[in-house]
Amino acid sequence: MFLFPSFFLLLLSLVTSETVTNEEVQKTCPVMACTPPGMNGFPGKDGRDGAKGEKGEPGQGLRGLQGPPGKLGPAGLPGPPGSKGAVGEKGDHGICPKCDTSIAASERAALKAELEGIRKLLLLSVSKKVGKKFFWNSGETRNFNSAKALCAQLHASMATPLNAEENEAIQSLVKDSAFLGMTDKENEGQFVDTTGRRVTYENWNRGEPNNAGSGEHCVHMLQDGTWNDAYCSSSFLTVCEFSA
Ligand SMILES: [Ca+2]
Ligand SMILES: [Ca+2]
Repeated sequence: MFLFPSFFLLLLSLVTSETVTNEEVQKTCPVMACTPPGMNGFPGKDGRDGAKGEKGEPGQGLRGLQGPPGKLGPAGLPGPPGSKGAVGEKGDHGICPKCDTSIAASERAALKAELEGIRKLLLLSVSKKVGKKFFWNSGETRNFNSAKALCAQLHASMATPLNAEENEAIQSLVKDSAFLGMTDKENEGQFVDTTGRRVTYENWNRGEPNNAGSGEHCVHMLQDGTWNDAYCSSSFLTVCEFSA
């Protein structure tokens, strides 16, 4: 029973205190400000775009990934040749399993013998053999140098008789004058053969060699087999001699 009066007193003090407080508020706040707040309205329309701003500083973006390789370009012009390299070491002797040098040598020897036989047969048919020489008459006239060259092309030399037998053999081959392989153009009166060896056998015609006109430095055989010195530029038959 004694709790009821206390609760009543407490309630009374709260009401009184709230009443005083509301009156004090009414005395201190403006009328508009004290109205209860309304609800928020809808958002307004967007305003107009503002003036364009000044250009900003360039940014520094992140470096992108490397792209794929491009297409192959056209071939360039050839470059200048490089410098010559050093000489290499000498290589070993090659091996030829199919080569038999002994057989090749024997074949070469057989061929050489066969060719020599053919050569002699031909010389016998067209030339005159005396001792170890074949004399061959070309049948054409040439000056001394040309006759010498023709014999050299045939691996022979100009006819140069070393004795009476060879001289007669040459005479029997020709029906006219023919050059002999001897001259004194290096030393007047000193006749040598085409290799420079001194002539030991002679068969001069009477009064020869006379070096007529101081220009007769070559020798030709007359039809009678005797010799005369004459100009080297003259043309006589060409007779070559081959070894037997
Ligand atoms: Ca002379
Ligand atoms: Ca003469």
